[in-house]
Amino acid sequence: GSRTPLIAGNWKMHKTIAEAEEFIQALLPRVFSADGIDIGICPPFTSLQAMVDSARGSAVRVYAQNMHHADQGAFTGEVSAAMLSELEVQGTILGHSERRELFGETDKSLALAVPQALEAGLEPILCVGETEAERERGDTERKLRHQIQEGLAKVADDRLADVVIAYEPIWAIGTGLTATPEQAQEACAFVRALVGQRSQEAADRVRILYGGSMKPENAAELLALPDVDGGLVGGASLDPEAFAAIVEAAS
Ligand code: G2H
Repeated sequence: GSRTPLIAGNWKMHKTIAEAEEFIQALLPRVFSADGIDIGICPPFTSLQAMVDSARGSAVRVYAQNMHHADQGAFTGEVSAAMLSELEVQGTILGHSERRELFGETDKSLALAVPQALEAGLEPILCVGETEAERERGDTERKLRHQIQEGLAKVADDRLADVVIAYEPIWAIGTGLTATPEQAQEACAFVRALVGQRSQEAADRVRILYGGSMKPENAAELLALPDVDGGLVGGASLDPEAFAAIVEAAS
């Protein structure tokens, strides 16, 4: 298709700076010839600077895992868009289900964070997805509609395609369970249609990633789906060989 695939590794709370350096030195030669694909790593804040420096001149871009929506202020433990863009990172994950579930992030605060990131020149990766209970009672589309409409509410139509959306069924995260290709395609197509209600041009251009136990063994099948433009990879992104294999599957 016309959309450049993005494979982004979400390290979550893993890797010290020394471990991150070891990873990037092992990864870079393995993805040296990757062409027509965007590669991202999302280390903890503490390794961002080191990874930006080590990845400079390579195909690997660095993303943060989270960002606060305010310019600055009394928000202990948070970082702002300006602080991230000063580090020359490419963007940031926003609204990962772990942030929503464990740290109380809401669609309302994400509605502010997404445009805040864009205005600072950062590429947001907005995460959405349903719980197992929501899927079982037939509420998947209702949940996705709410998260997409709210999360993108304050983004201008002509900036919608600058947002990356990651569809991550919560029941597939870190569980070893993967959505079937049919489930992943159906949900990602639905997300694209939701963007299309705002702008058809944006819907054609916006990148939608699948996330949730993506690994070398299932990546090719998921990445071949028409509405899946890449992956947000957790566990399998911690190992340079596994991550490079997923990049390979997307190329
Ligand atoms: C979902 C995913 C990465 P994993 O959280 O964002 O993690 O691939 O370990 O399921």
